[in-house]
Amino acid sequence: AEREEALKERVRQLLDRENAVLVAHYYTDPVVQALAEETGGFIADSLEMARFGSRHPASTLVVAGVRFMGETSKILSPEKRVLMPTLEAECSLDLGCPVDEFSAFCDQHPDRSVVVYANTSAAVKARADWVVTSSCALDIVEHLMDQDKKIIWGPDKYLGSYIQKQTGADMLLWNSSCIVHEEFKAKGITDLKKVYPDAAVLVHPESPESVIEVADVVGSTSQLLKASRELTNNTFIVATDRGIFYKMLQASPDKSFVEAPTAGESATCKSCAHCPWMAMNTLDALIQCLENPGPMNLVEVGESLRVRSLEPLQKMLDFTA
Ligand code: CIZ
Ligand code: SF4
Repeated sequence: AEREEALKERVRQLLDRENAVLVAHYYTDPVVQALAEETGGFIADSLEMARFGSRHPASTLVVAGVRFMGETSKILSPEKRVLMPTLEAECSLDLGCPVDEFSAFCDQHPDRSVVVYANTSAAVKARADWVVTSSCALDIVEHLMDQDKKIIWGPDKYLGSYIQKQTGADMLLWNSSCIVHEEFKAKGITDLKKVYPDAAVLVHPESPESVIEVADVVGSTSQLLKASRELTNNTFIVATDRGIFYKMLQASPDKSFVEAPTAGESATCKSCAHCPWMAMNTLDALIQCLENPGPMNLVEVGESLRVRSLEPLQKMLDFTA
């Protein structure tokens, strides 16, 4: 605890020295989220992280999250220095959607609008007509349906099929998934409901269909946070990364939050309700990136790619403004 206090103090000094602001995702370690809050930074989902960063006067943004979040911040704030604790913090959705293969798939269906999730590289965004996050995906797909558009959706197949089911849109789905959310098990949740019969089940739509079926609320991180505040249940079973508990408990200290079960400590459980890449955002890594930023800390997006990827991103920002 003493070491942690010293590390936190070092981060505070460095943020100050570098005229930097810390922006953290809901899935990062509670210590990092608390530090962001306490130093005038921000905790949010990927879209709100980037929006906050672009409006903040600091000349350096420190993005505690995964690589696509750093890229999105850089796309919106080209004049700022964007640092990450490590660019090795990946995302299985981004990794599962290489731009060459995705682009070839899009080329085979030129009549379709290309809608990609924020969890993609700048290059994949540049190939898209629209970027969406889980908080606005339903509305944007409905908007496209109003214009009689058929859709290519990438990369998350579970979120894609959820939206397809909700809207009835004509969607071709890319086949990728989140290693954290795909591990939640409907059976484990219904068993846990027997222990906590009054609990509300909150599910992120990157989870498999069977898990979504047992949910009381399905939504993005910010929508699940809102539900945890507004519903009168005393207990919540939560199927998303456990990092979210920091904000849920802060808003509702008298409520109980229980992790939705995964397959357990088995060969198939690669994540157990916590993203291994989010976990790379440690205090030590934060200090390193501020003290001595190297190629694995500095987010760069070439200008022509930046301009092309900004276009579908800006459409989403305008749509949700
Ligand atoms: O699952 C993720 O990584 C999420 C929720 C990303 C985001 O958009 O904040
Ligand atoms: Fe990607 Fe899943 Fe990690 Fe989010 S939780 S960054 S979707 S691997």
